[in-house]
Amino acid sequence: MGPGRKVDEARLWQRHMDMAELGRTPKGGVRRLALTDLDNEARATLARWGAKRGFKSFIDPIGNFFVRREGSDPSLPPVMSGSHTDTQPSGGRFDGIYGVLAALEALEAIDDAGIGTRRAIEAAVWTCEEGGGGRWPGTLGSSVFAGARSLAEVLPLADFDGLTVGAALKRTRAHLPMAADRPLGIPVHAFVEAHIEQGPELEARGKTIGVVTAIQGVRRFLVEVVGEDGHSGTLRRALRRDAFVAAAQMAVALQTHFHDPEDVVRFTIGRFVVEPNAPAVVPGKVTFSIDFRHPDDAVLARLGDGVAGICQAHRGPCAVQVKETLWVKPTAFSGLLPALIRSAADRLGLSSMPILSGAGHDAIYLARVCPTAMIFVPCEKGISHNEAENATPYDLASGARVLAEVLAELANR
Ligand code: HGY
Ligand code: MN
Ligand code: MN
Repeated sequence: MGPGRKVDEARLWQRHMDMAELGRTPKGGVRRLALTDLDNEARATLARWGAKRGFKSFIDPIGNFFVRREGSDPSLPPVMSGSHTDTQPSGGRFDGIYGVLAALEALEAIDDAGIGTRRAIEAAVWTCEEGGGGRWPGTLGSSVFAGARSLAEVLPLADFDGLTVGAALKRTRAHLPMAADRPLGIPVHAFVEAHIEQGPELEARGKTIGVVTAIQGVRRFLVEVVGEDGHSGTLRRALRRDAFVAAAQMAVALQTHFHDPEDVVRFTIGRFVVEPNAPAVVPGKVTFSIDFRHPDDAVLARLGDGVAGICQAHRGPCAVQVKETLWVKPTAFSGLLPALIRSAADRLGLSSMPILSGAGHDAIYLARVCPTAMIFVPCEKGISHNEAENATPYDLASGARVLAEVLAELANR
């Protein structure tokens, strides 16, 4: 019997409920921001669960965390699986943590199946995938692991309260005495990430497993509009340099620019900060974010290149600065790993379909350093980045069954 059948649905579900207590919100969601004590405690909990099986824990200089099941040849690069423990500020109980818990569950199922592997298999936690609610860049740990960002550029990054990544990591390190240090970017044989789809396709088509074909590309901008604070009762409109009015006009013009009748473009202004944000003051400054995604890099280039001109054209009497903060091209998954996922699903009698990922994941960066693939499972109505995010024990366990089969196979290649 393959390891997939040793996956314990009840154990996996209960672990999700246990982890959901770390940052549970009154509405039943989870607020577990990156590198906070709650996020650190999630790693410590994972380490404790792994230690019960004799799995050792490791941590690297950017706080990426690994729980390792040894193989017969420790000199071989391990197979890894995992995701993130941090959430959006009003996140759900499954985004990220499912990939971490499915990886641990797969290690335990392989153990329960008495399967020895040549290569070690590790459950990985990548630091700060969600960006801490805009405090720091997202996919921080995986991008540093893959060498796409350097420690030197990342450690000094301060959040809204002035806390730097470096200072937060010191606290994380102290919270995890059980973990041994390991250098950055060790060689990895292969990486598979399990994740809820965060979209409606699998549920709508009645499929249990999504074999991810690609992750769409993303471009992110930060727009700063500067006018002049003024008295809302005395300052005439003709003399105002109202940063809100200018920013609002930019936002409407950008919505028009990015409007796509085929509804493939994903354009979002998710953060809009008005300063000084007082009812009797004409706003002198507005800062807003742009998150633009598309599966075709040529479209990302064409539409994204229009952002600065549109903002300048609508600045009125204000000044505007547009800073591009990210451009990640689409990431394709092909070859052996998706094929192994498909055949494992077939072997287990689980329905599957190929699927594009609208959301970004740590797999984007692991794909730059080793063969990588993703397994999706359905979530209710595709709702995510929302406290109502939900999934079923059966679907979560099904994804973990496929994952266990694939990891065991890869670890003996
Ligand atoms: O933004 C994303 O796509 C990821 O869920 N953080
Ligand atoms: Mn997310
Ligand atoms: Mn995620």
